[in-house]
Amino acid sequence: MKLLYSPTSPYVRKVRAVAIEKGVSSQLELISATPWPDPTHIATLNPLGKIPVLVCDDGTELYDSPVICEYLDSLTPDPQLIPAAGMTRFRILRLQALADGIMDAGVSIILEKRRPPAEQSPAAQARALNAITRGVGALQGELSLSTHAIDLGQLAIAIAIGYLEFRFPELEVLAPRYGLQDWWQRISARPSLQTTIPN
Ligand SMILES: N[C@@H](CCC(=O)N[C@@H](CS)C(=O)NCC(=O)O)C(=O)O
Repeated sequence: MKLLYSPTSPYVRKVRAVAIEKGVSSQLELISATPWPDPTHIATLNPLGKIPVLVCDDGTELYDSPVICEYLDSLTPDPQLIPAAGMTRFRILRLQALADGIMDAGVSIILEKRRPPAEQSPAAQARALNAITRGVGALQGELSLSTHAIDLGQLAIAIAIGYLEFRFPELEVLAPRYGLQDWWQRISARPSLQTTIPN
């Protein structure tokens, strides 16, 4: 399998962490690919021009990261990162959606800041920051519902927090995660997260 990746993309990190948890990371050939400034080379595999893209061994291209994670989870039985059915499955998928939404908001702020100052929108940045603040604030309640030692939702949230710390180390909005210290220490020590720290 080939994974179009960049070392700083949180969505790619999620996919790589899942591959490690599932014991299939040695089957991933990492192909460096950045969509900036021009995504044309990626668009032949993903019309949206975004990474990650997984090219499966039969040639099928998969995107985006939730689909790739679900595929990787289907490859081996243990640990099961997404239950097949029931409300636990949907709570875990909701947690992933929360994490992805936090990442989306963080990425949008980074992209805004890269625009010429005259084209930047303080209102758009404030709106994204508010989403991050609310998202991080919801974590304590969300994570208290986690019943598995590890699952896709928890991995995704840890990666979203890692992304915020990487891109916005000064952000006050991260404060609620300090109420999750035990969880954070436990999850961030996992090899899947240790070996995929952005650089
Ligand atoms: N929802 C997508 C988001 C992927 C995404 O936004 N990736 C960024 C890199 S971090 C990208 O390729 N952006 C290019 C673009 O937006 O044109 C996923 O979960 O895979």
